[in-house]
Amino acid sequence: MRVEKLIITAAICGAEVTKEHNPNVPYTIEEIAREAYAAYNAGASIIHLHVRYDDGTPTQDKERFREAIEAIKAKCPDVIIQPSTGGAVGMTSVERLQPIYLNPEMASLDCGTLNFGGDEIFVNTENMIIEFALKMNEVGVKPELEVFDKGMIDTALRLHKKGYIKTPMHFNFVMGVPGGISGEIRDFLFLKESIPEDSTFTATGIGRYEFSVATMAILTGGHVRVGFEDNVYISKGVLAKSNGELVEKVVRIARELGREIATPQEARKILGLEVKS
Ligand code: KMH
Ligand code: ZN
Repeated sequence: MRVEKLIITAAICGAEVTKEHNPNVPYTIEEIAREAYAAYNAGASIIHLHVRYDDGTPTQDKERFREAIEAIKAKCPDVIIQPSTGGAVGMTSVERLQPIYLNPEMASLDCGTLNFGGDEIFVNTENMIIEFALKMNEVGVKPELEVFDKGMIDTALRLHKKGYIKTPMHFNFVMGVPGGISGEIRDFLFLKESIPEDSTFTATGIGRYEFSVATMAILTGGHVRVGFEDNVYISKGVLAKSNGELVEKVVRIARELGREIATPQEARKILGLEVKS
């Protein structure tokens, strides 16, 4: 197996985590740009982006995304920006799809419905997934296939067979969401062994799984996502000062394990991203 350099994605903001969880969670455009810059400086080549209004309310508003993307690009011109099309629980498809019309290089594509804790349901019906995939194809945006459970890989593969999702496919194993697959080693291997050989994957561990899942991905040739969207602690009970601190920890683990870190340009090559103006 050829092991590529490690692509680190920073999910800096999310839609659910708040300043009550960690005061360093960014809401304003300036805070989002600050956190993206810290993550990029530490070694992140992709920013998985949600946006908020200044009071912390999540939004998929295209103009708010435009502002955030411009502010991030001003500080880190070559970073890959991957807007979310998941948004927040309860948003419509039309709302969620807005940022793909800003010509990003990638966007997330959630591959199934799941319980999201308590009474919350994150809805992604098959028809929605097809609609999102077709629209991303139309505008030339590479989907990162977000899978919260094994069945979502099967859905993605079925939709690929029907021609809706193109190869090479890039998956994100999101592990440890209440309602989804856990972040245990057995489950990680089950997901990894279920994707086609010519695809790539990133792994995301939620909460206490963040760094153990990252380590599994580093060891097995995958890529890693960390950030406040997924976890706000740098170690047990200690809040992270920034997304940069979370990325730095992944870089340290990767170096110890002999994995080099990809620059944004190298990440583009590994993922087969289209060059955009
Ligand atoms: N905020 C979650 C409901 C994505 O970005 O595509 C969905 C989410 C997934 O964060
Ligand atoms: Zn997200």
